[in-house]
Amino acid sequence: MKRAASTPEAIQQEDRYGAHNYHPLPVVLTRGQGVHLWDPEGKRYIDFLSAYSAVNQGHCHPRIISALTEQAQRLTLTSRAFHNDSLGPFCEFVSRTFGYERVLPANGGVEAWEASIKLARKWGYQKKKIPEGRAKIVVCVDNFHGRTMAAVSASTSAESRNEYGPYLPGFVVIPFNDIPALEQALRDPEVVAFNAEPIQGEAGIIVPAPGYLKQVSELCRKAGVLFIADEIQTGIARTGKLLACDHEGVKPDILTLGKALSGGVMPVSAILTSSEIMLCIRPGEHGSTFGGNPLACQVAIAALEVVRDEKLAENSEKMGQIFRQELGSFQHPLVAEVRGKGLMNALVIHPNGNASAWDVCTGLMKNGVLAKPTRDNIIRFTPPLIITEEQIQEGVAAIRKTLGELA
Ligand code: IF1
Repeated sequence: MKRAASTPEAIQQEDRYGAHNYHPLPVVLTRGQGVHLWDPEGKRYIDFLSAYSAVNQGHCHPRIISALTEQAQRLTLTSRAFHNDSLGPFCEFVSRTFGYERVLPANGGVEAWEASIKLARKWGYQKKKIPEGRAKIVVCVDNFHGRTMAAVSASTSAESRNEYGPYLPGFVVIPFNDIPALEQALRDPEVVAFNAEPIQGEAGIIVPAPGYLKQVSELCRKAGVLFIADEIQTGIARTGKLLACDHEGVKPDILTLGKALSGGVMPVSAILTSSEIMLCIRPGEHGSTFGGNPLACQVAIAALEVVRDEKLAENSEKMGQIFRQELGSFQHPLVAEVRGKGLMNALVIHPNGNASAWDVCTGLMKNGVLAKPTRDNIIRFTPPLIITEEQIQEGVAAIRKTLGELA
C-alpha cells in the first residue's frame, strides 16, 4: 500500500482502521524540512509543535539523516548480547556533553523515565538500606512522564489513569513548586527520590518560581534522597539552555532525556547518572532489545552535534525572548497570559471568552501554523530551535490574524 492520496482519504483510513486514542487536528502531513511541513495538497505550514519538542533540530536535518542512512546501510541492531562499535562512542559523547559519569540507553521517553524509577529503588535498597518493598518516590501533582503502568500510577490526571488500575504503589504526590510540601515529604525515611519535570509540560508549561530547582536539589542532598529530573521535554536546548536545570546551575542525581536526543528521527532515550548510582543495576537486571542499537547511537550523536554546532540553546533563548515579547504585547480579550522559557511557551486563552484553545489552533492551521492545545485553554508554542527571527515573526503574524478573526 502506498501513501494516502489526499487529506480526507488519509483521515478516513486512519479513523477506520486505527485505534482511537488521539484527537488530532484535521491536518495530514506528508513532508517536512526545517521548520516547515506540507500536506498532500501542497499547503505549507510552520511547525509550532515540533512533535512535542522531539524535532528541536528541525525536520529531516541533513546531518542527522545522513548519519541515519549511512549507519542504516552498515549495521542497525546487534542486541546487547554482543558489543557494537557505536554504543561506546554514544555513551562517551552523551556523558561528556551533559557532564555525567554513565549513561543507560533506552528507546522511548517513558522507557527511560521508568528505568530511572527502577534505578532509584535499587539505589534505595542497596545504599540507603530501605527495607525491601518499602521504597517511596515523591512525584508532583499534574506530572507527565508517559503512558506505562508506572507512569500512569504516578499520574494525577483522570484522563491518563482511569480504568487502568490496579496501580503500582510507592508514589507519594505533592504539589509542584511547593518547597514546604517537599520538606515535609522528605521527612519520611523510606523516600528514595524526588522526581519532577523542571518545567511541567503537559500541565500547561508551568514554570516554577526562580530558585525552586536549586532549593529542591539542596533539600534532596541534605535528606540523602535522589533528585530525578525528567528533561525528556525540557532538555536539549528547548528552554534556552542545554538543560532546563542549567538555568539554576543545578545538577540532578539522575537525568532522563528523550525526544530531541534523536532529532525526532527515531525513538532514542537515555538516563544519565553517577557510577555510584548506575552500577546498582548489575548485568541481567535491566535491558531492552533495541536500547543502545548502533543506528540509534549514530543518530543521537549527530543530533547532539547539531545542537552544539548550530548553537541551538542560544537561538532558543534569543527567539524565545522575541516571541514572548511579541505575544505579550497583544491586546486581545482572548489572551489571558503568555509564559515560558526559551522556545517552550504557552498562550493561555481566557476560559470564558468566545473561543477555545481548540478553535484558535484550528484557525491557526488554516493560517499556516501548526500548534496544539494542552488542557482546555492553553496553547503550547514550541517551534524547532533552528527557527529564524523572520519565521518567528511569520508565526506571530498568523497568531495575530487568527485571534483577530475570532474576536
Ligand atoms: C503523548 C504532553 C508533550 C514527557 C515527559 C516523559 C514523556 C513525555 C516530560 C514520555 C512525553 C508527550 C507524549 C505525548 C504527548 C506528550 C507531551 F502533551 F503530554 F505534554 F511532549 F508535550 N516525560 N510527552 O513530556 O515520553 O514515551 O512519549 O517518548 O501523546 O503521550 P515518550
